[in-house]
Amino acid sequence: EVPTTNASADATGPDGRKYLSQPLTTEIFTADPSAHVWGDGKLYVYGSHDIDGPAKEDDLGSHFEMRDYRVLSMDEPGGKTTVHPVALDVKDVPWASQQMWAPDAAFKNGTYYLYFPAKDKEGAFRIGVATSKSPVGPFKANPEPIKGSFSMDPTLFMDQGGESYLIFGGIWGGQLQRNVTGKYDPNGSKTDLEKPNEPALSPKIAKMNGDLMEFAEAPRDVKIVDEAGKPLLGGDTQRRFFEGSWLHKYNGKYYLSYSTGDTHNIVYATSDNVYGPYTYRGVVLKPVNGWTSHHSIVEWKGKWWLFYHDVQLSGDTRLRNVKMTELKYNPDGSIQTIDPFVK
Ligand code: FUB
Repeated sequence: EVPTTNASADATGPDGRKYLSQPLTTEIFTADPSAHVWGDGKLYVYGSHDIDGPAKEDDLGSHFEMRDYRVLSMDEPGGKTTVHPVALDVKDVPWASQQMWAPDAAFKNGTYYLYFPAKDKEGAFRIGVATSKSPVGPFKANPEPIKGSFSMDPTLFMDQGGESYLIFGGIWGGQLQRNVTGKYDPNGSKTDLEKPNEPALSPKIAKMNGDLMEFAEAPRDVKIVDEAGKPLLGGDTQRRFFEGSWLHKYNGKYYLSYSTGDTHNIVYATSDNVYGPYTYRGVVLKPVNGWTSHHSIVEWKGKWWLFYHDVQLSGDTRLRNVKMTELKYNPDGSIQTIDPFVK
């Protein structure tokens, strides 16, 4: 665990720009925030617990060597953030070997569920489930990953009728491009399909069984199209899916938001159907300080909030810190673009 003590309320980012908001905690490094409000009205953040490690920075994210999860909680927006003890450690996950990346959580019938990606003993990302009677853990992992799961960045979306869906995947280090045949190919492309004029790789969606433990169906592609209904292409790096899916509903519409990775935006697309196709709508969050951008969107105490991360505390891509800021919609349902720096 790496304590951090150098946070400063008026710290400036690159080019002397002032940050829009401040880290939620300086006790540990945190990233990939999945924010949830359960029955007690508090806000819980399920994210990555970043640590320093020996791996060199590369395009596959080898430098993200996280080994456990810590849950954050807040009673009020702007209030104190509590950092809870270790919720799940890689050593307690029988099938996992390394890289506990971006998780998400769910709650059903008195049980909290943690969905997490990690590399198995062969180096392939799989998605695991762990459960607890407490929102902050400790969580107990199932002995095997979800059958048929692959890649990373899972998010569990529970619709109003109670049906639940796991949306997941990411390219480059997230390995979607190494899973196109239905079997993990360790020698596959390091980046994407390498076909810039063909439809980009999509996030995957699968309905979950009622016990939220296994897929109820084979994962399908979540198609993302432009205003003309044409699929976004692999070469459209400003808009195409890279990683970090989040799904929420607003005024009856489904909003899929995600990171464009190497172009560093968080963007969104909307649909009337949970499975899509989703139509690209615009940018939620402009590039932050740091290579990765990863977010979640949640309604809490009558306002909508964007949770995201940057590297304000460390200046190092592998040691991130989570933040929150208010998110606003226009009357037509479009999201007002957020700049992580103040003009
Ligand atoms: O934290 C490791 C990886 O970096 C996440 O899984 C991605 O979304 C990116 O934030």
